[in-house]
Order: sequence, then structure tokens, then C-alpha cells
Amino acid sequence: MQQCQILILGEAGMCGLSFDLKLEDGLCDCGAGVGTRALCCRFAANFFPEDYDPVIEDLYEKQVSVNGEDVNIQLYDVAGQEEYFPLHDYHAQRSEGFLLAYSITSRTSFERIRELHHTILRNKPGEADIPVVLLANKCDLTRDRQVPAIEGEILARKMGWHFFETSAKTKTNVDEAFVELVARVRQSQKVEEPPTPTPPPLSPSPPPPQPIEEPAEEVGVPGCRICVIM
Ligand SMILES: Nc1nc2c(ncn2[C@@H]2O[C@H](COP(=O)(O)OP(=O)(O)OP(=O)(O)O)[C@@H](O)[C@H]2O)c(=O)[nH]1
Ligand SMILES: [Mg+2]
Repeated sequence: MQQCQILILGEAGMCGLSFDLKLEDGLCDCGAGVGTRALCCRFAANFFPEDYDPVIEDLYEKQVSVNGEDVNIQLYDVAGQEEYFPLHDYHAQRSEGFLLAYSITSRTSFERIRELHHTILRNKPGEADIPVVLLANKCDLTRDRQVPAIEGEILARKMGWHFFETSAKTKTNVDEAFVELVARVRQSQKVEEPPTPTPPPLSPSPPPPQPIEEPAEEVGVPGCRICVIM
């Protein structure tokens, strides 16, 4: 079974600012996050959380078949607040593929994408072609749209990323986006994998017999071979 570690990053929800209060009060539903947790829940468990629960760190696991290979995905979601940036770095260093998410209802979350991308670059110095998929989440909320799809498409094309408008709520493009990322990760893992050495043949065939030719004439000091004239 192939392994693949993925990190999802998105702008933090406003509720995270009053994290302590929230822990005391239980869940809060102010709905400010871009939906990284909801996307993970939808993908890993086909479940949509209506509430807003600003967890610090969550691991989701799911096995999928991508291009005929079984892949075990470990998906990390970490709180977006500044105090958790060290966690972003920790997981970014260990991850092989990244989902960068914004909400189509929040222009600031779209503008945050470049910073999130820097988190990846900072933690993967010198690595080219890092698999990234850009997600424009909450595409079901068309009436609240602040970011036209074309802006996401242009950014993704410029950066060489794949782009999906998703909805964790309606499940639109969620599986497609994850599968695309995993396919890209597998592709890059194969480039890095050393080629499998070809085993030697079981019974090596002997070299073809060479005709034995008699030397025509020997010259030089007797007993001391210098050259042979054929
Ligand atoms: N309509 C709609 N609501 C969504 C969607 N995705 C998430 N939500 C809602 O948005 C709120 C925030 O979602 P979360 O997944 O908790 O957001 P988050 O990105 O993890 O937020 P942080 O933990 O602060 O980074 C929740 O109330 C979700 O139900 C979506 O695709 N459509
Ligand atoms: Mg969250």
C-alpha cells in the first residue's frame, strides 16, 4: 500500500481569535472558516459538519484507489491562527501534497493564498513541482460570492496548480480534488523512486565460442614474447 501525506491550509476563521472562550463555551457556529475541517470530514467520512469547531490539529485517514494503485492518505488539518504557525511548518515539512483553500465568500481568504503558499516554499526549500491543488470552497453560496471563479483559475494556471470550486456541503468536486492531488503526489514520488534494478538472467548464457587461431610466426628473443605477426 502506497502512503501519501497531505496538508490542507486555509485562512483561519474569526472564531479562532477567541479560542479560550470557545473551549469553555463549546462549539461556535459563526461560520468564518473557509471550510478546511468540513472538506476533510466530507472527504474522509462523507459527513458535513454544520458547526464551526476550531480544532488545533486533526488527522484524517482514508484509503483510495488512484490510477489502479491503493493509496493510504494521511490528511492533516491545523488551526489557521498565527500561534499555530509552528504546527504548519512541522506538517508542511512532512507533507508531500498540499490543498490551499479559500472561500468564494471571502476575498481576504483568497488574498491569503499567497502567504499560505510561502509556508510551503519555506518548508520545502529547493523542491520543484510540489503538488498543490487550489480549492475555492463554499461554491454553493453563490449569492454571497466575492471571488469570481476566473480569478482562482488564473492564479492556479499561473502557479501550475490544479483548481476546483468545491462545496463541502453539497460534496461538489471534493473527491475529485483530493484524487487529483494524490495522483500528482504519486507521480512525483515515482520520479524520486530509484529505478528497480533488472535482475540478472537465471542461467547466464555462455559467451559464443571463439575460433582458436594459431600464431603465424613469432619473432624476438626466444622465451620472451614481444609481439606476434599474424
Ligand atoms: N455553505 C457552506 N458552508 C460551509 C462549507 N464548508 C464549510 N462550511 C461551514 O463553514 C464553517 C467553518 O467551517 P470549518 O470547516 O470549521 O472551517 P475551518 O477552515 O476549519 O476554520 P478554522 O479552523 O478557523 O481554520 C462551518 O460552519 C461549516 O459548516 C461549504 O462548502 N458550504
Ligand atoms: Mg478548522
